[in-house]
Amino acid sequence: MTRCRYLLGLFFGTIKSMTSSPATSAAGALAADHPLMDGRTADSPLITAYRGGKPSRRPVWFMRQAGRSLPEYLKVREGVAMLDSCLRPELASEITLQPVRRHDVDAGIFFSDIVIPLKLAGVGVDIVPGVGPVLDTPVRTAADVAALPQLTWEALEPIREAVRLTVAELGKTPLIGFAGAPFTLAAYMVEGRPSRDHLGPRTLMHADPETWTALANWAADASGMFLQAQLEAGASAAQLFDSWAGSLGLADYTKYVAPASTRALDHVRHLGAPLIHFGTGTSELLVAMRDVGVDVVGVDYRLPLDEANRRLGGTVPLQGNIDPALLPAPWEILEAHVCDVLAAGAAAPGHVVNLGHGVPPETDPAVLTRVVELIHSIAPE
Ligand code: 1CP
Repeated sequence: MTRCRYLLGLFFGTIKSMTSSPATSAAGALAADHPLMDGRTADSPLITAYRGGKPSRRPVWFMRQAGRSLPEYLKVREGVAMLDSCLRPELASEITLQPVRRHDVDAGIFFSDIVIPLKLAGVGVDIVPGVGPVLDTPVRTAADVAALPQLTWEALEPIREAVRLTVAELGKTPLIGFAGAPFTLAAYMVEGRPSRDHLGPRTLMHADPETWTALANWAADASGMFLQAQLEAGASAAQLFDSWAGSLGLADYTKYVAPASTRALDHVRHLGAPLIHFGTGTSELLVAMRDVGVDVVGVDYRLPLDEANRRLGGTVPLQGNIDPALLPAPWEILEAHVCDVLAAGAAAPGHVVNLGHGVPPETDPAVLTRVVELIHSIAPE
């Protein structure tokens, strides 16, 4: 701890205090009793930092904080298939709340999955343990895309119900909603299952751009509706996960992918909640990912936050980027790394601490709790 304060002291000595901006949103369509509108979450450390203001403590949450690292998760999931657990509102809500209770993190991340909008639209998809999302039939041709069923607003009711139950329990702690970005969703749809290099969607965008655009737009609208359901039901921010965008070069990303990600977010911009965009292996795409129109950029563990901030010209708050590989390392090593992340993040106009990707399932949850305590023990600048 002493070491951390020392390191931060050195770093912060040169940094001017950040200006805070009022936490107001454009006249949005969120209801007056929404947590972001009725005084519960607008001044929370998370939302304040996302809006570039000065939070009362350093906000931290972890991608995949709910899930297999928690014994209480494994217990309630016994005998329940992954996608079924997402569609039982009481269960999804309980799983969302578990890490908030245990770790004192500054946000809940809604327990669901990026393929839930597909499932609710009627696409045959399952999450196979040890594999990930698998589709009954891959989507590869113009006819396949034309045959995709449309997601309806009614089908999203279990999502809205789970969010309502969750925010009723969370009080002043904000809930973050999320969705998969069109490229990452389409990667599963074209391949039919997880893949390493995402060759199928990358071939399709060049070989048959029309079919690609129709597929990306379908995915954008499904994800956009999924985000809208979560935000309107009570989430105070939303993160678009383009986990696999790092397999694209900048030219392909800009031409074939960014417009669809913009389209997904167009469903919710008018609501005025902070929007975060995250991908892995996306160090070369950060500016383009910001430019789809988001308030915050999530950075993976590969790029120090001060360098990410330099690339973005100091324009947006950042989220990240403790390396998940260091979670099992001896505490002194992990502590020094967390301190480095805080110091580098201070360069940005706002910093929400997170991992550089999800919590690995074998993580000792006590380590996560200790990391949260460390971060909260260091006063914000
Ligand atoms: O049975 C289980 O426990 C299955 C593991 C699991 C879990 C806990 C899957 C299957 N999905 C989830 C929940 C989940 N998925 C959350 C919930 C909340 C939290 O963060 O605490 C979130 C945000 C997601 C999002 C998600 N699903 C992403 C984007 C985030 C990321 O990690 O990059 C992706 C790529 C998926 C697809 C997916 N679902 C599940 C797995 C194992 C995968 C990845 C498969 C692959 O390697 O391609």
